[in-house]
Amino acid sequence: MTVFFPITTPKRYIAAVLVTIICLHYLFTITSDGSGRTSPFSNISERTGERHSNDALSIPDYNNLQSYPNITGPRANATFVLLARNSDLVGVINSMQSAEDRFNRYYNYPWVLLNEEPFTDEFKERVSVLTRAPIYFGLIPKEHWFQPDWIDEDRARAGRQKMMAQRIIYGGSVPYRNMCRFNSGFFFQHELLQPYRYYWRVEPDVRFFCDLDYDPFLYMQEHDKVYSFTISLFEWEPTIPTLWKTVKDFIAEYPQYVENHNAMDFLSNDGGKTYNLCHFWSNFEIADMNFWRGEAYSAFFEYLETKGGFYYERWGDAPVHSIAAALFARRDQIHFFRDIGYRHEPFQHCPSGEQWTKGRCSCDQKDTFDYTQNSCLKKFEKLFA
Ligand SMILES: Nc1nc2c(ncn2[C@@H]2O[C@H](COP(=O)(O)OP(=O)(O)O)[C@@H](O)[C@H]2O)c(=O)[nH]1
Ligand SMILES: *[C@@H]1O[C@H](CO)[C@@H](O)[C@H](O)[C@H]1NC(C)=O
Ligand SMILES: *[C@@H]1O[C@H](CO)[C@@H](O)[C@H](O)[C@H]1NC(C)=O
Ligand SMILES: *[C@@H]1O[C@H](CO)[C@@H](O)[C@H](O)[C@H]1NC(C)=O
Ligand SMILES: [Mg+2]
Repeated sequence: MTVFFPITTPKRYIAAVLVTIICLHYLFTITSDGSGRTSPFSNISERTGERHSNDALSIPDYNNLQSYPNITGPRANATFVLLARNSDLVGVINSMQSAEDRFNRYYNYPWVLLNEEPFTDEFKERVSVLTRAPIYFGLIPKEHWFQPDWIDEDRARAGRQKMMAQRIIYGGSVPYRNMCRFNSGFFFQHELLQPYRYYWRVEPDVRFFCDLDYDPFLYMQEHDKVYSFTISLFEWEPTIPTLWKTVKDFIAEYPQYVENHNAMDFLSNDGGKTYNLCHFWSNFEIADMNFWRGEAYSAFFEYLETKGGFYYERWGDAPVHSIAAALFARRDQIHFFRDIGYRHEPFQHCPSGEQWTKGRCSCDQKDTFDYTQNSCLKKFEKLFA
């Protein structure tokens, strides 16, 4: 990206130098993927200083951090994570803008964006401008994404055709299955996520309705939480016909991984015999990657993987994560973020009362999934009754 133009006057010369510096800086910014643009644990004043003094992207000057209390207080070992395609650009911008406006512009947790194809320069430019925090763009290793060779493709195809005939959403899609398997067993193994413990998962075209005046990552840490949600609901049974049987086989073989004070009653109305299809909607997650990296979940995912259900059926990362969190963690380690207003089409959670006012929420309090017919929130709350 060298800039050539005839230099005839000093004015032009200065302009040329400036343009070159800006381009070089910009090139550095978008190519320093994962190489540690700033340490995630450098303190805020260092960080804003760094980003501010040589910022060629003319990012608006939110230089008012002092007016936000606790901003220089303790930070969590945490990052946002967003899986997306290049074609998701506009949706990614919508989601990031919302997360930044309502929370992260004050906290500056890093962003890690992942894709099985390289992000385009345009994509990186358009999303980098949205945050003052470090942002990293990562490529997913092939073996973490694509359907493995040992999957019997004839059987997988038959499974897809059956689901298409049943008109199940994404029933015929192989990429969707790649995505579900990646989110179930691989994202937390990505090189760019190794430096972190907690993550906040964001998807394209989601919305955060309320200001958050505390750090949810620190909340997780301080309260020993491993998994959290805003919306819970019933799964589409035909996507997971043999999942529960597989879970029961796993439990029988590895009873040591099942936590005593688990949340089985969230998953089952008959003590584990059958699955009631309740799960946490995993397009929103704030959770502890060390739980996924741990012995119980690693063994669980490996067991599921060998059954091939991510491809022969269409096992989603939502039921897989939910079942694991409910069985291998204590029930009190799962948290409902009642004060985080959130929408992912076609459902939303809107806080109410004091939380709605305090959060300056932009959602309608009456439009909330919480206690509707297809919600599992009541079931979750009954665990603690
Ligand atoms: N890189 C990449 N990301 C994908 C692909 N399919 C889905 N995603 C991402 O995976 C997440 C879930 O996909 P989405 O289309 O939102 O599924 P839905 O929320 O279940 O309707 C989103 O973050 C998508 O951007 C894919 O083929 N490649
Ligand atoms: C934050 O960084 C500034 C500038 O480098 C330094 O003076 C200060 O001591 C740091 N504060 C903490 C809490 O590390
Ligand atoms: C953050 O967490 C990861 C994963 O547990 C760990 O490897 C890393 O050392 C931690 N970083 C800090 C600064 O504590
Ligand atoms: C900020 O810190 C004070 C104590 O220093 C605490 O009472 C308050 O809850 C904190 N606020 C947030 C938003 O974390
Ligand atoms: Mg989505």
